[in-house]
Amino acid sequence: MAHKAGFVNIIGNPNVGKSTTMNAMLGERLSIITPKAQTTRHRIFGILNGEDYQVVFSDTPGVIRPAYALQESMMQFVSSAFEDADVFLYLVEVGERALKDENFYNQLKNTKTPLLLGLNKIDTVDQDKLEEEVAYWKGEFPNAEIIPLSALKKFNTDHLLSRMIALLPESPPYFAKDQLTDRSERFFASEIIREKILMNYKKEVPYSVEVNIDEFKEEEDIIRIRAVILVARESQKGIIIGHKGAMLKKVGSESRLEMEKFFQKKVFLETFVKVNKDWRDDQRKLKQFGY
Ligand SMILES: Nc1nc2c(ncn2[C@@H]2O[C@H](COP(=O)(O)OP(=O)(O)OP(=O)(O)O)[C@@H](O)[C@H]2O)c(=O)[nH]1
Ligand SMILES: [Mg+2]
Repeated sequence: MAHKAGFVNIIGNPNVGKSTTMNAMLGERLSIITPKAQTTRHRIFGILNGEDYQVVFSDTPGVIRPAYALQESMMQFVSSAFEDADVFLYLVEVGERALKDENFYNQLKNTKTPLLLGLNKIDTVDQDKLEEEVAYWKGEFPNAEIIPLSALKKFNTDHLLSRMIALLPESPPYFAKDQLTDRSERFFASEIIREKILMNYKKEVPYSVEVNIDEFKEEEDIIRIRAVILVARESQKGIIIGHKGAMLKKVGSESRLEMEKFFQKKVFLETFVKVNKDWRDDQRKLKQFGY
């Protein structure tokens, strides 16, 4: 059989389960997942390799109307995912309606690229509600194939994957067939810390944080990691550290445990907090941080 390969780009509103869906397809916890919107800030490739196929998934940030420069960069990543898709997975969760950007929404509606519309989180509704939802999305996207699923419970995810593979063009692989992602170990180390920060702090604080990995040294039986947590304001530094350093200690130990699972190796993690004033609106800094 001829080899198939291509880009399946996942687009959707914040928090609908894009990262959960990509991870379910890969069988790996590659992208970070939290109950909060705007967890994903980058476009991240997750590569699924089979004997005669290679699916290059793109996890992307949830679509929002940007309010500051960081969010504008995030929407640039979404925009780039419109340019090279072989298949779109437009992911919605039950009960929601249009994409939070009219322009992106219209692009999906008018696309000539094969479009799968994943109706996610169906574990939260009954059959009547589900039928109502399917009917609504059929009306909105007559050309899409509607696939109800639960990424969390891995319900119908096999079917979704088989439809994606079926829609891929014949092509040699784009990446080495043992490659899982385009991102570095450093990147995932910083993402894991960001996930724990999203989980542990309220309101605007996690959205003002960037994590830089200053050192990532892999030794025979341990990885030594030095991470710098950057905040946008002096007042946020104290919040991150917490009373007598308790919060930072908690984030550090949760991150370390998660890293040990991810890297399958013992991890020694040091964390520091620094103020990098208003980095979210500073183009030069954003560039340095990979946005
Ligand atoms: N009940 C239920 N929850 C789900 C399902 N899929 C994802 N979730 C939850 O929805 C929340 C958001 O999941 P993510 O995968 O981070 O969503 P996302 O679309 O990547 O979010 P952003 O990166 O912020 O745009 C998490 O709490 C998930 O556990 C599902 O099928 N059912
Ligand atoms: Mg995400």
